[in-house]
Amino acid sequence: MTSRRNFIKLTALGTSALSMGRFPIPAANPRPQPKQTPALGESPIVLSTWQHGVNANAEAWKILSTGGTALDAVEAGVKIPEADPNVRSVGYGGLPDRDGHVTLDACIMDQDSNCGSVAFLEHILHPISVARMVMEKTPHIMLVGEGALQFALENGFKKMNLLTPESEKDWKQWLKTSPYKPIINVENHDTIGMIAMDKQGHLSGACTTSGLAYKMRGRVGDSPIIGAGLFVDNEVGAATATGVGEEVIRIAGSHLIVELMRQGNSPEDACRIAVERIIRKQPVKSKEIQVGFLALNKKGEYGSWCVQKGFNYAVYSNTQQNELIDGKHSL
Ligand code: SD4
Repeated sequence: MTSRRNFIKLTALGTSALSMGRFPIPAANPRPQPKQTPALGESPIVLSTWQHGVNANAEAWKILSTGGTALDAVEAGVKIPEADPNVRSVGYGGLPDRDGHVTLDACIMDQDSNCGSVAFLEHILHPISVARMVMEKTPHIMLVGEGALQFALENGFKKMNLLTPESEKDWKQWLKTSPYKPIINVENHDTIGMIAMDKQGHLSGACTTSGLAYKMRGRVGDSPIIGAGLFVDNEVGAATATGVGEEVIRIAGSHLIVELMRQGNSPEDACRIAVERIIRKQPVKSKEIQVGFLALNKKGEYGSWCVQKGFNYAVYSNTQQNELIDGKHSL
């Protein structure tokens, strides 16, 4: 919602292939043909976290409804809030760290378990596209900080100032008292996590954020961590997370949810069990934090669960045209 301010495998490569810059970047993630026949349910379908998921879903739906891939859809979808200065928790306009730097985390994962990630990246409008390029053009999965920026610039991304006057003003106001206490559902929990299934029944996901507002410099949350902020297994389902990343990383949240679905749990039950695990591990802290999970299985069934009231998500399919749904909660 707008009032809310507003997550090597070196196949046959020799060590010389690792010397990026001196050697051409090898095609590190050759695209294998899908190994399994996709199970078609409600597809295509796209889900994403929070109110800003509505605009993001609308963009993704343009691709999904015309037969495009889930991978293209999730990238295009999350680029909308990345570029929106009114979304104060993702990309351009995101609230900075406590030293005034906007630092971005993002990851993407496709139906063949290819994945790419950037963390602690500054000055780049679309970290999700850099993450995709890491996935497609390097033998690695994750690039961070200076190296991620260097890689982005070398690949045609332009450097820009992501700190808007509005975010700068809020940061300066915050500096006057410097209360480092996350506020539930406000300011700190509006990562966009998007998961989708395309007409072919293949799953992909993307997650992108400016992270917790006024975080310590260098802090990285769950959003760029494969298995924490996002996980996709095309045999089973996909999951993504939003909220206090430390709590999501602690239980490897998105991977846990996909494994719970593999064991036969519905998407909603899988999300609920993950939330209950967070609460069990950190019962006192859980009263003060928010974490929300979103999951989709191969049948096109989806579900969500969060710690506290207040999390919502958007769903776009042939039968649900961008509905905003409140996540069920434990506390
Ligand atoms: C993080 N999960 O960096 C993110 C924060 C966020 O919605 O805004 N989540 O921990």
